[in-house]
Amino acid sequence: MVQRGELRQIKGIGEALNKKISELVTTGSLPYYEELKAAVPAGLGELVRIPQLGPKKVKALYEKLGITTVGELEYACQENRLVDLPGFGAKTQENILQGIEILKRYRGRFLYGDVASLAEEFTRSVEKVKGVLKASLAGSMRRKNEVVKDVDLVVAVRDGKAIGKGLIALPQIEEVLAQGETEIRVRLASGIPADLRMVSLKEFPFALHHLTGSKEHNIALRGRAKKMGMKINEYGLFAGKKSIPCQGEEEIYRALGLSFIPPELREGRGEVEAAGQGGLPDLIDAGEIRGAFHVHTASSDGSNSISSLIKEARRLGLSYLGITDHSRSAPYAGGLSEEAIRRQLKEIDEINRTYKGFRIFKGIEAEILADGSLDYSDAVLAGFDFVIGAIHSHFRLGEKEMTQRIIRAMETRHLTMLAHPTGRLLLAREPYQLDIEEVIKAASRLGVVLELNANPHRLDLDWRWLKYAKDHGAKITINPDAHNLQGLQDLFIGVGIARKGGLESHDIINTMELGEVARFLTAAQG
Ligand code: DGT
Ligand code: CA
Repeated sequence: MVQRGELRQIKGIGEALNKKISELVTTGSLPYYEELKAAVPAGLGELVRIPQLGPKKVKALYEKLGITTVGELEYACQENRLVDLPGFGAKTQENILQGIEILKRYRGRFLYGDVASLAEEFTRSVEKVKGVLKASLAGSMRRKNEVVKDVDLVVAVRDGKAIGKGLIALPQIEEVLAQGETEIRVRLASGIPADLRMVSLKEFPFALHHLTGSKEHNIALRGRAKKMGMKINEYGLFAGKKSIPCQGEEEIYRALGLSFIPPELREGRGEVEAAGQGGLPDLIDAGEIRGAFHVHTASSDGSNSISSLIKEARRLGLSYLGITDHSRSAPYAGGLSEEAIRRQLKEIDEINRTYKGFRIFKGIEAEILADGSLDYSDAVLAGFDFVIGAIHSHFRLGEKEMTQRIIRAMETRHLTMLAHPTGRLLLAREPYQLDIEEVIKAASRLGVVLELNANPHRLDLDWRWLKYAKDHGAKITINPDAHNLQGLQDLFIGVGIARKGGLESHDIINTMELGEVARFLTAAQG
């Protein structure tokens, strides 16, 4: 818009803003902004990240109490300095203290989705360093945890000393934190630390297994080995003095009488016992995903047209998409008026006529209002193939009220799926208060599909609840909640989380073929 000189057509953009934005876009920098930034203490940026604290409150804290860091604020709260401060009070002070606790817990942790491709790329680069025989991710990254502390890498080498130089010269490395003969600790470009452990080829499977963890899984496995008169550690598997050679992890598990336990399941939640009884689930694979629901277009807050989304979906091997823009009570997200809905439904009918073997399902992400009713009348909702219910407001109800609100929404005839059931934002916002067991049971009873929202910030329903959902007969849908083409690929992060939750293909509705899923939606809406 800057290039076309159209910026001023946007309501609220006057000459001053137009000039500054144009300067930023055309020159890549804006001295005015740099001056402003320099005039504000850097720590205030972190203060704004405390849940409960917006820019206005941070400004007041800075001007009235001279607070510029989280530590100063925590101290001030403990000294009750906020109690009599205008605009604050005892309750706010308590909320801020809780917010600081949350922030402290989140520090030094990274979203899997923010670091996964960098970690993969780094591993591939390490593999190419002269003297490296093979390399693999380990730790929480390999287990596909939603949040990770660092990247663990196991590297099989011919001669540990000889390759250090080659490794630390890799372009993804920002800083070398520590360098020993068998271990190197670095910081990668996105700020995440990476630990490289160099081992011999013979030790590789054992080191990989040990460093993949989790700690709880390792403890369970060591217990089993001990019962069988064996010993396992990061260097090998031993029966008395005799070392049992293993080519890979499969052989380690086999030697312990177990089927292979996929890394995603290694959380010490009963997987070792299950593997011993042949009771491991047949986990869903990325290749089994046939389509995706919960996709936004440029009609609400997405970036793309339906046809470009179709093109990308086909490239990913999908054969259907469920389009769900926001509903009218979400004006901040471009919620659709009834008129806009009519237009979109017509557009989709026309698009569907032009494609063979690909289909767009007509959906909406309908706001669940405070009383549990859905945006739009029954008549409007009946025009969709499916309806996703979502909460984006009134987060602070009590547990009972929130649970009832959600169940009431599920009881309305039209709700097909419940979006991001707990509303959490990883490393940023705690789930709202709700009785998740009641919600899962109600979903199962009412035939409402629970969303596993695959956006890396959400990954909600949490994987720890997926088995409960499965055991109670609730169906899951892995939804990308995509707002652009790239966002469709979050589906595959969702698959990793579904695997952690022990889900199989038949637990997940978007593994159904086109015809089958169409029948499923018709039955659910009927
Ligand atoms: P993170 O880094 O917090 O996201 O999670 P992990 O699981 O990657 O933890 P990390 O990096 O501290 O350690 C990597 C693996 O090494 C861990 O999953 C299991 C193993 N490990 C580390 N410390 C211990 C320990 O004290 N006992 C046992 N059995 N294993 C350990
Ligand atoms: Ca780790």
